[in-house]
Amino acid sequence: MQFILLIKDIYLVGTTINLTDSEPAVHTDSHMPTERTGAQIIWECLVHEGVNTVFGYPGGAILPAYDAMLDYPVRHVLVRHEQGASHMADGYARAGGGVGVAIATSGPGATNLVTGIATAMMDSVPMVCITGQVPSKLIGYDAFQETDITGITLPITKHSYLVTRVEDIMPAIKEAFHLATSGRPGPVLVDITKDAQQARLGWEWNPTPVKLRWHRPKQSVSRSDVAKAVDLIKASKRPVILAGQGVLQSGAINEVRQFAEKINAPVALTLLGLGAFPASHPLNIGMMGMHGEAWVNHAIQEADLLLAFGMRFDDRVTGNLKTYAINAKKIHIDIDPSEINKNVTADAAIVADLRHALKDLLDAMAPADHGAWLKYIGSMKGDSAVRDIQALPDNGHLYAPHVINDIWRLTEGKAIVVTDVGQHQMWEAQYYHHEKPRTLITSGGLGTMGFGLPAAIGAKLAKPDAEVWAIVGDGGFQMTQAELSTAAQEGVKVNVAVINNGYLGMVRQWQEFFYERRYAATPLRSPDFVKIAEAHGLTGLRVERRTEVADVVRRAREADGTVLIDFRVEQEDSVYPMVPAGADLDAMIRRPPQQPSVLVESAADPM
Ligand SMILES: Cc1cc2nc3c(=O)[nH]c(=O)nc-3n(C[C@H](O)[C@H](O)[C@H](O)COP(=O)(O)OP(=O)(O)OC[C@H]3O[C@@H](n4cnc5c(N)ncnc54)[C@H](O)[C@@H]3O)c2cc1C
Ligand SMILES: Cc1ncc(C[n+]2csc(CCOP(=O)(O)OP(=O)(O)O)c2C)c(N)n1
Ligand SMILES: [Mg+2]
Repeated sequence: MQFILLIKDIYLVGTTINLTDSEPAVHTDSHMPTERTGAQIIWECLVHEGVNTVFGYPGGAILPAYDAMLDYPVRHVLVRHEQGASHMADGYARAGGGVGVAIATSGPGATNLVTGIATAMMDSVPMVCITGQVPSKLIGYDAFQETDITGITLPITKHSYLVTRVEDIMPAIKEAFHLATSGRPGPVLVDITKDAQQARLGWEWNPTPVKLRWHRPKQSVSRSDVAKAVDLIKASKRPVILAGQGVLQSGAINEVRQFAEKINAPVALTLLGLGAFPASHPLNIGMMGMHGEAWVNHAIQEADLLLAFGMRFDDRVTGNLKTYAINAKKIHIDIDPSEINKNVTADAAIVADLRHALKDLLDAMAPADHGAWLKYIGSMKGDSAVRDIQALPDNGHLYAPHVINDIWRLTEGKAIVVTDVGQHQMWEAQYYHHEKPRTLITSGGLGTMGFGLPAAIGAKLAKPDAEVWAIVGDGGFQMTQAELSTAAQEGVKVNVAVINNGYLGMVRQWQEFFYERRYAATPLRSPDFVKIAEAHGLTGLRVERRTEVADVVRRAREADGTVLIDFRVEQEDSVYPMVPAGADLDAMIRRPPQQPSVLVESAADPM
């Protein structure tokens, strides 16, 4: 049942039914110690940290916390599998820029969170996971649903806490939020025993900001590092700025733009950096890496200076490190010192928040002009060609790029797009041109299939006014499709585009290129996705022809609730260009010339 609840001037839309308008929330701002249970303290802390939405699933060891939750102004989204909770918290954090919170019980509840935690760790997403644990006296006795979740998540969290005493709950939760958001962001887990949740304590909120001796991200920018970088920039004739997710995380969008414009240098983006620099800006040359644009990879290989801003030289980005941009000096700015010289040796490095570093760098730098270099890159673009599917005559085939390009055109590049993992993810990166930050949400580092739908639900809850599209493959969608039920129950509208090619497409592509077309375990039979949507009380539509795409996308946008569109696309198309894993960055497999009638390449990409 949908209702609106007024608690202390907060409008809460949800499906819980226990409170009435007259019942006050327990949460209070008074600074007098008041007796609270550990369970209440959890919610007090979350509310003080600014949390108003959490994603979770109840169970025995977390029941005290769930019971206390009803008295707090927090919207709980009941997922269908805890993996969904961690992906929703992730999508919520990436879209909104805050912290995502996931809650689960002990044992299987906690272990089901693991994939989402690892996903957030690889992509540095701020998340706090709260799990219930068996009573402290039973720890180590193989108690019912006992799992050492702090041990399991040790390598995939920034930090994890096992809390066995009620007085430790507030410090642990405060530190968790501090750690999740400070320095390089990431997930933190707080595991709280049932007896700690049930115990009582005279409690008041401690507003003192957390300071940890063992975690002090560098705040200042070293002048000598800046001077070194300025010298390299001055000497460069062929610079390329490599902008990564760190640009979004530090909020350095304007500084990167000012920097690029000041020295008139091209900007290439990583997958996770898309949206950090407007796609339509003349200095934006596109995505780099395994499925990046050919001219971008060539420009990187021919550059004499790479300016790496908040990116970590992932192997999908560099290809063979031995031949990677061998004539280029490298300036690396990253908040995490362990990233410097990890994959690529830096000639100058600034360990700092990117926005601060760029402010100092901008002040110290003279304007420069690299018009000739930009013109040269432009000429490579003309030669090596962009794919222009819009100009292609309709040959009766529906290709995934058609679908994504039409979604881009019709949403005017303004939607938040959340992808799953596979070919459709790469086509999204190539054919949806992101103008604004935080409008592409995708699992980059872990490449987690099943991420798309739940992360899209999380994104929509963080940005209720935004148009949200989940672009998913037929394989990955089936991993977490149960979350359609969550979308239906919560009344969350996301448009789901299933790019249905009948294959685990990206793996099939590797089998086609590198395993002599031996399609082991990649052909995929799927249920009727339209009926699946309808079974959830949602709208399901199907598209088989290119001429139908635009109309159906329009219908989905206009509909009130979640709409799923089953796009039956060409089954054996591949993503081009492709740098084979470990190959030189400029040794790309290009679309074979014998197929021009299917998908030609040309330079234009009209809106
Ligand atoms: C099927 C598949 C194919 C892929 N193909 C490609 C491809 O072709 N091209 C591509 O680019 N990627 C590709 N990826 C993604 C790739 O695996 C990496 O996830 C991605 O390249 C990482 O981008 P990043 O370094 O910008 O982001 P992250 O991995 O998030 O790194 C961001 C960096 O910024 C730093 N940082 C964070 N906050 C700040 C701050 N405030 N100030 C300064 N620094 C900060 C962090 O410490 C970190 O080092 C692919 C993934 C999949 C699943
Ligand atoms: C959880 C998980 N299992 C396996 C993989 C390996 N994998 C990467 S892409 C892919 C195929 C994805 O198929 P589909 O969802 O249909 O998307 P498509 O590539 O066809 O667009 C697989 C199996 C993965 N990334 N994640
Ligand atoms: Mg598929």
